[in-house]
Amino acid sequence: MSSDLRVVKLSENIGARVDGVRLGELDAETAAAINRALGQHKVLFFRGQHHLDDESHFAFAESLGVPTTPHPTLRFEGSRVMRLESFEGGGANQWHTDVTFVDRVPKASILRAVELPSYGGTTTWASTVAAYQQLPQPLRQLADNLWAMHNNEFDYAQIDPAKLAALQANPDAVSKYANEFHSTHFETHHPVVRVHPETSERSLLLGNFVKHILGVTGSESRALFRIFQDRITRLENTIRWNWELGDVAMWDNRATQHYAVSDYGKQPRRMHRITLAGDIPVSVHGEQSRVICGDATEYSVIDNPAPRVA
Ligand SMILES: O=C(O)CCC(=O)C(=O)O
Ligand SMILES: [Fe+2]
Repeated sequence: MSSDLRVVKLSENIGARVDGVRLGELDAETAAAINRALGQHKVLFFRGQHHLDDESHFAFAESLGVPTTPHPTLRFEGSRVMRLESFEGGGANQWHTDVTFVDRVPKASILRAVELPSYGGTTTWASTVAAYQQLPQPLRQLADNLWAMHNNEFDYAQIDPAKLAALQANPDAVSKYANEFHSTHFETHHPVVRVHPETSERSLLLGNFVKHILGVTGSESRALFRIFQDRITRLENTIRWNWELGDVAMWDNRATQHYAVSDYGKQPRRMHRITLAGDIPVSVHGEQSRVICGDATEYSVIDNPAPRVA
């Protein structure tokens, strides 16, 4: 193994910086060490990876798992990489776990900064494991028995009102994105608490693709969602990253949510993402998530869960 690999913990509940590695050319042992660090710290940051391009970014992803296609519905002109560009009125400035509207929720995403604004444009991650562990026992028991419906309907109501004026001036860009995002309808029922296939930790599976909690009224669903979602986003459960060129972030999408902070005005910001295939979530009672609508087989294989470590 690369003897230079050092994992520096950055906060109690989430996040570590990994020093001493050159991504894209890892031996199997170093890749396994990074995978273990991911399980432990939930999000890993690598600095100084200026040599990476889309190809070596992809090679790094392949050393950690099986890449998915870029997205279930968004197309990137045949590229194997998802290009995230800021556009007025949109963006990922909502708390979410990636792609939870399908059954095979990705294992991890690997994000690389390509062009950054002169200020702002940070990303924040939250540990959904820490959030679960901090719940008082009666709420843990309640969460263990709840299920939620996730789908990929584009929710105009979630657009930042401060951006509505720009949106009204240029509605085409957003409606084109919204139409492509929802070109196929995906809908899945997931347990609100899932058991991690590698660490066996329990985590809350929520975020902005949740449309309602099953079996309760709309107002009860909103109240329950808030109780659990607010736990996830407590500042103690988060880490915020101020990007520099050459940075790569990799998060365990089975144990986190994230939020891209939209505070850089009209400046360009471009990020490239490669996502790794994941398994189908399993509840604390051993039941798997259920597909209600949409076939995600072309998006992602179902990753073979590793043997449980605990
Ligand atoms: O742009 C970012 O910082 C993160 C965007 C996002 O949600 C993602 O890459 O999955
Ligand atoms: Fe995301």
